[in-house]
Amino acid sequence: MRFIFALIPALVLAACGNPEAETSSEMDHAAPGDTGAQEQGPVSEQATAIDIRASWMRPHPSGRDVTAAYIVLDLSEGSEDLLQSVEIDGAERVELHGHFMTSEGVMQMREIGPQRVSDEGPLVFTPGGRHLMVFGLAPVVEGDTVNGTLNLQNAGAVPVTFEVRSMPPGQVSEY
Ligand SMILES: [Cu+2]
Repeated sequence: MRFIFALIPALVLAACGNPEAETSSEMDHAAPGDTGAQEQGPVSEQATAIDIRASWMRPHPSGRDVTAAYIVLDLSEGSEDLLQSVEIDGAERVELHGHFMTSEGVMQMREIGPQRVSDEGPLVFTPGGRHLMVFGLAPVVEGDTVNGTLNLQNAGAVPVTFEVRSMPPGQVSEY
């Protein structure tokens, strides 16, 4: 887990403003790492509480109704939970995405399953790794805020507010 924190700052700096360009910038940094490739779970049933450390969304690229959102979550109580899905008010759907290296050595993104969050470290959705793909949301611009819900196996429905911004809120290493 620890090595991804060395990897992520470079990816954050390379991030740019639209999901397609983001994919290509991530190809430039096609290093092996924790890209959220696996479906994770099951996790034990227990009481948990979720601490949201960062949640933000990119403005829509002009003419598109797809954008990417990011979040960092942690457990403030309990030892494990499972992020099963995310809803964003006004969006048709939200998919959890990860990145994969094809046999030709090309990075591609695709939908991933539920993601485990544990007391071993935060669950990170950030440029270059896992991300939330937001479909069918009316265009948002820098400075907007958008509400949503995280659906966790143990913690249940957790409200979240995404701040619309084109740059990440600080470096992931600060989280
Ligand atoms: Cu994606």
